[in-house]
Amino acid sequence: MTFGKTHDIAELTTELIGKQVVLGGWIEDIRKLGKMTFITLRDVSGISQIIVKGELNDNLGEINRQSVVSIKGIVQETKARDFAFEVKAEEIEVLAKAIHPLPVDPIGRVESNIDTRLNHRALDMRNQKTASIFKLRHHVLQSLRKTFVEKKFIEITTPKIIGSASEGGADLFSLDYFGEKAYLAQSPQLYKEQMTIGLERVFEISNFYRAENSHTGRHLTEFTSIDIEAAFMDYTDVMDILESVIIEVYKFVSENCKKEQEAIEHTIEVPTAPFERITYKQCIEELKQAGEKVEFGEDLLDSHLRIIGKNHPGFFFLMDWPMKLKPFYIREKDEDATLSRSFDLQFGYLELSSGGTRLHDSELLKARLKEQGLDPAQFTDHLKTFDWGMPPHSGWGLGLDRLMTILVGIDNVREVVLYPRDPDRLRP
Ligand code: AMO
Repeated sequence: MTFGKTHDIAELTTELIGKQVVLGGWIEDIRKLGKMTFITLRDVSGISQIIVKGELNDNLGEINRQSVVSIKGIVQETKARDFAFEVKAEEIEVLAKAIHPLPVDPIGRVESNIDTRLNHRALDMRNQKTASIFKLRHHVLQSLRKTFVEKKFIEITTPKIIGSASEGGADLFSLDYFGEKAYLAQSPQLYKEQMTIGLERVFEISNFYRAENSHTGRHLTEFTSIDIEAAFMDYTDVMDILESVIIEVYKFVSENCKKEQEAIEHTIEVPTAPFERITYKQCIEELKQAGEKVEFGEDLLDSHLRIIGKNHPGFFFLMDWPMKLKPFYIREKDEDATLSRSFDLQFGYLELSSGGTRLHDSELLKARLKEQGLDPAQFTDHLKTFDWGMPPHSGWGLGLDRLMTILVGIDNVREVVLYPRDPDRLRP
């Protein structure tokens, strides 16, 4: 059995003409034409034409589409329009056969619904549209890390099994931890704040968990969050960072992922900066003008956000929310204590990120916990760190999965997550 290969298909160049290579991949198409067989071979990097002639062709036998093969042969020029080169096969080894009928068509000629594709995700990944989404996701992650490092943020990894809630609220998964009740972290909130004491600027890209029984195209029970926390920064400073992180992601993928954009039939256009910044109060005015019955202090409903999203297409910040609508750790504005130093980043109606300036005084934090019906005793480990020289700090959390839907122009978050978890889906 041949395990290795000398080249990925995309690595075939003019210099290799006349030379022997070993390719490995999957049979996308196979056409027998009497004395010759044409094979279209696909690997992760692209497709190549393989010509089989002579004795090898006579003894070829049955090879199924989508079987995995190793092909040794000589690179040569081709007359075929769709290929730069072809490989004249010398040896063909079937490494594993594909058993037909396959549950989804990886070429995408026969379309399958999303549930069928998710049930057979590994095979779905041989579909170039699906694979391109995940190659784009890989590039997005690369760009995010690059920008954070350039801005002197340090990557951290916080625990996902925790002893008390990080965000408060009811949407926590609980589990038995050797006889003690534990939870799956909803966010890295408390840990990332604590890390500003020693590391000043931190970021994390990890999965977090929400026991929300939501059946929408934008909610998952396990989602990937991009988080930052920065000492000596106010909320407007971290809004600037968020804006440049997003712009850099768009620039990076629009330049580096041309093939992927073609495959998903979507052109990624870099948005214009600066993003508009509108206040919650302004939103209430706009909603009233649109005939909505909504008062200051009320949370904005999905229907409200759709109206606001129409008025402000694309990315925009929605800032200065009422204090009572924000989590316990958010700080008020100096000039009006009913308003918070907080923001959401929206894309139309869709919330992509939220963040703000944090309280960094433990007494104020205790008072806010009580105000929100939370027990400060549950937060002892966190509160004590505030007595060790907690700097003023701000941060945000950005949903990677939601950002991906905007980037690729698909409105279901399940399309951009390998194995999505939602109330109806725990397997595979
Ligand atoms: P929040 O709860 O608003 O804030 O979450 C931040 C962002 O995470 C994404 N998100 C989700 N994505 C998919 N499915 C879900 N169930 C889900 N829940 C949240 C959204 C959202 O905007 N600790 C704060 C952030 C901070 O202040 O630093 C937090 O978790 O895109």
